[in-house]
Amino acid sequence: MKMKHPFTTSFGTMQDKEFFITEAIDDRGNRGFGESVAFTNPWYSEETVETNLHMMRDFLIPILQEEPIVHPDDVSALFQPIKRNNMAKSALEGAVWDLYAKQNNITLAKALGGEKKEIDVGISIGIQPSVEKLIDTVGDFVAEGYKRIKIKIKPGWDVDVLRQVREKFPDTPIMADANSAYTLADLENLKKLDELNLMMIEQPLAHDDIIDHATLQKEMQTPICLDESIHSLEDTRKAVELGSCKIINIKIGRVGGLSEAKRIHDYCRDHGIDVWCGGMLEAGIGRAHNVALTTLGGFNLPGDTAGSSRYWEKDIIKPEVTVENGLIYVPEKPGIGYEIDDSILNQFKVEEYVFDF
Ligand code: OSB
Ligand code: MG
Repeated sequence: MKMKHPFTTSFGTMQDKEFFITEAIDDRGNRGFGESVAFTNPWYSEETVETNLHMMRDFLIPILQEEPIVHPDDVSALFQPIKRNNMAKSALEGAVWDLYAKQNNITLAKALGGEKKEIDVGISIGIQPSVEKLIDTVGDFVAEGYKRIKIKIKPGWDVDVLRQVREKFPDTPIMADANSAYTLADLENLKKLDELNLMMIEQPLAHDDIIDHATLQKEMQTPICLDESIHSLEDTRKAVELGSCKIINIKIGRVGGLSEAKRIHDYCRDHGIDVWCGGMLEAGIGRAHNVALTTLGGFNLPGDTAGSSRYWEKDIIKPEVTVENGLIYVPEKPGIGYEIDDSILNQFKVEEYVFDF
């Protein structure tokens, strides 16, 4: 699927998105859907669309073919012997969660224990060709009602740019996401962000680091939020115990699925760590999973789940995800709550793999 606009982060630019949609079908005709959030290139994390195919086909699906699943939590338990490859695991587990909710005639949100009827959302803005363009874009999304604005930064596009945005939008909740573009050698520059009253800075340092982030958090007032560094509840516990962050961005794919996402949520809620749901430029199915997860009470900050039309001319679900005044109203139909538009899905489909159970 081609995105309406290219999206640029410190690691590169994305526009043509290829990804797996997973479908779990039972003998009564219920259809559960998942979406892999792995990208074509291993720039955000080591996983790619191609590694997902290898992992799903050669390791993960054979495991599921061996053992009956009673509850969706069983999936991540069965996958436990396979190291990492969390996005591949999550794509399969997500379809099982949706199927389970549909079999029980409840929403995925309810199956997860979520209670919110509507969720607060913000928006993530990529690196722009000019500061003027960025300020215009921020203005558009503020006018649309998004509850917080996230601005992508990188060395050379950071303090000075954010200062100009802050001057134009003195009261808007603003945060920055560096996607691991800095090191502690940038400490003095990063400390200048403290003057800008940012909600947080997301993943300033290396994608696999929690030690230097703890050092940085001691030197900065602005809360640090970890994204890339957190792959599990264990990573979360260690980061929190070290003081590496005050906030966690939970992405279902990055942590291996909804069961682990929920465990991280519960831990953060019990330890006073703020939590929000991150995004991976998902199409409708992944977006719907994010909406369902965000209904859990511990998601106390606006997430990155913007409306479908921010990304796509035509999404693969109906209705599409819409945002009104920074809110998404959680659908009430069983499972993910949105219908799959099979004709659109088929238009985008380039390959299909079928496995019997
Ligand atoms: O770091 O959160 C990130 C997009 C692609 C890869 C990584 C990230 C992002 C975003 C956009 O920030 C989130 C979205 O709008 O889905
Ligand atoms: Mg991020």
